Amino acid sequence: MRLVTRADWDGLVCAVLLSTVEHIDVIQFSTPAEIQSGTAAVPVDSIIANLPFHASAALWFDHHISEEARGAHMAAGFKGRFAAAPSAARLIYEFYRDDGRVRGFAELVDATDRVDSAQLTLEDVVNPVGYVLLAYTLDPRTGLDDLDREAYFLLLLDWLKNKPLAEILGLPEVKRLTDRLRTEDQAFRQALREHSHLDGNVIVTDLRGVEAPAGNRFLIYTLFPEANVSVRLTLEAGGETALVSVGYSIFNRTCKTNVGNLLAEYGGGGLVGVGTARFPAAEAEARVREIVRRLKEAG
Ligand SMILES: [Mn+2]
Repeated sequence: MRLVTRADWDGLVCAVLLSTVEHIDVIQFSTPAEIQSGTAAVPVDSIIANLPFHASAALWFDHHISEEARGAHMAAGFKGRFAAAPSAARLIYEFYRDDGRVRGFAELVDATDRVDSAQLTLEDVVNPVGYVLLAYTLDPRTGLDDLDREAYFLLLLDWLKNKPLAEILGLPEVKRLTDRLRTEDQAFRQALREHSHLDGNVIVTDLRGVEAPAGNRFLIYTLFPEANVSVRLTLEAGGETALVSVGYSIFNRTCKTNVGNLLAEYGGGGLVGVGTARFPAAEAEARVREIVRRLKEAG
């Protein structure tokens, strides 16, 4: 069977679990936008994980609540699981819990819950170790952009199933990335300070045209502990597209906006506490002002 998933950490752990209990011969990477617009070519009888529902799904697992408002009812009678959960991997783990083969991944799934729902400690941000550190190396938001992410995903898939964690962290391909994260951390901190300001309860970081070093995406919340939400603006596609990323502070959990729902109004989406939306670069300024205003109003 074919597994269609996202090339992120949760998608990776979904792939680890599903390829352990199902016969997966092909992994296809896709995005929510491709699934929802119908541009993703998904063969019938595929397994879809960590992505919105698609009519070709023989099995479907997702935990992104903004998809519910968008008509997950289309999925009536589907096989699999769609529910609010810290990760899609957790839903898969529970679905197959009677199958002893997934039980060896309990610790991996626990870490994935923490990473995917950002239930991290200050220590996980400033001095990450173990699965949390490994997850940062795959996360596109970390900024390790010289990485062939899909190839690295497939390497990690094999390693997580066949090697102990300590050995994986010592592999040259992984060490190169974790070393780089540690080295660039200071420069990243500096860049964030220079390009961020506080607007009420909102941290606004404008990295358009900035060559930002790699770094931990939660570091921003250690710099502005009084804020409860951040809005980050970057450019993609050679500057044509603006990417707006909104996320709750993981240390001050008082933000009242449902981020996934808010950004769904702007053609994006996400979870309660984190989401993204894309605009033509020329519209970015006005959209961000509006999003910040709404985050401030809600408090
Ligand atoms: Mn997920």
